[in-house]
Formats: sequence, C-alpha cells, structure tokens
Amino acid sequence: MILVHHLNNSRSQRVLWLLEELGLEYEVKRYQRDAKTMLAPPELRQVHPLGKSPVISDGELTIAESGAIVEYLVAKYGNDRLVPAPGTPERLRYTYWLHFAEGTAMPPLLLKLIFDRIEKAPAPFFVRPIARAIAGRTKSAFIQPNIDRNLDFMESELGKSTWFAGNDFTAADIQMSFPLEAAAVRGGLDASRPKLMAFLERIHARPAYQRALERGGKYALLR
Ligand SMILES: N[C@@H](CCC(=O)N[C@@H](CS)C(=O)NCC(=O)O)C(=O)O
Repeated sequence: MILVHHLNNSRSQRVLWLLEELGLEYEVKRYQRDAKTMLAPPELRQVHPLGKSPVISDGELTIAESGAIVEYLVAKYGNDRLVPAPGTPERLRYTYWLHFAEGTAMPPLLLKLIFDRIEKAPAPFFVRPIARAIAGRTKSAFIQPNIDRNLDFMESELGKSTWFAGNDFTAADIQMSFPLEAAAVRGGLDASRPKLMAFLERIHARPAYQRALERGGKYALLR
C-alpha cells in the first residue's frame, strides 16, 4: 500500500491528486505545520532526513521530491496514462514542465513568501525601516519581475495547447498546479492572465482534484 506523508497546505496535495487521477488505493498520514513558523513538524525527519513534504513510502521504498514521486508513480502504476508517448514533442514538453514547476516557477514564489514576512515581521524600531526597505527593494527589483516573466511565459505557452504538454491532460499539469495556485494567492496571478486562470478553474473542477481535497483536509496556500 502506498503511504503519503501529507503536510497540510503543501505540495503533497498534488500527490494525493495524482493518486486519485490514477485511481490507486493509498493511505494518508497527516502532519500539521507549526502554527507560528509554518515549518513541518520534526516527525517528518524520521521519514526522510530533509523533513519536507511530500514523501511517500511504497513497500521498502521511501521517495521524496514531488517531481520524482510523480515520475515514480506514473512509471510504476500509470499504464501509459497521464504521460505522452516517448519520443513525441509532447513528451519533451511534459519533461520540461515537470521540472519547470519546482526548478523555475517555485523559487521566486518562495522568495516572495519569505520577503513579505520579513517586511511585516516585528523588529526593533531602529531596524524596522531598514529591513522594510531592503525587503521592498528586493521584491520590486528581483522577485516580482521574475514571477511576472514566468507567468507571462506560462500564459503564452497555454495559448498553444489546452494543457501544458499538449491537448491531453498529463501529470505535468498536476505538477504545475502548485506554482499557479501559489501565484494566485501571493504572486499577482489574476484575470489579466485568462489562460492561467482558466487552467486553475479546469483543474479545480476535476472530480479527482475534489476527492484529493477530501483526503488531504483543508487546503489554503500560505500567503
Ligand atoms: N522541491 C521539493 C520542495 C519540498 C518542500 O519544500 N515542501 C514544503 C511544503 S510545500 C515543506 O515541507 N515545508 C515545510 C518545511 O520546510 O519545514 C518538492 O517538490 O518536493
């Protein structure tokens, strides 16, 4: 039986969704973020040394890193579902987006989360204006321009096909869901990018997405 170590409001929601799309049976072990720091609880380090989510176990195997988990599940249990055929242009696009989600889209969104917090964090009065100025300048000069460029690129790519890898829904769309959901809460993604907003609407309407929400519990991304 596949066991998903699921942290609330996190990337592991994607793994639950993939398992639902594939119609597989699985168990969920829930972990709660620390209410103050938002970090994962130390128990997760007993599952994997980095203590991050998602992690799955399947028999003797323990697998971390969402992209690796997606590849493992699709290869082992997918029966050619949710992945374009090898050697096709769609397969190359699939690989690209599978990596893009964590490698390019997420870093500036994570920086946005951190620098927003630095800006709002309590600090001695003589430090506060300096901390705020540095955070504000880093966001406007580096972080937001990178988020915007990524969003523009994704918007234009979704103008070429219905889904990221082509006209069929694939696991790359599942992997791409998290950065787009994060961008909608904290990166400025809104109706000015209609293709990305329509993508979010389409994925949220999928029955497997809804079932995954029931298995994972409340899902509200950090802002
Ligand atoms: N690139 C990794 C990122 C893993 C990651 O940072 N997960 C977050 C949840 S969204 C986490 O565990 N955060 C809690 C912590 O760092 O303590 C992946 O895709 O699996």
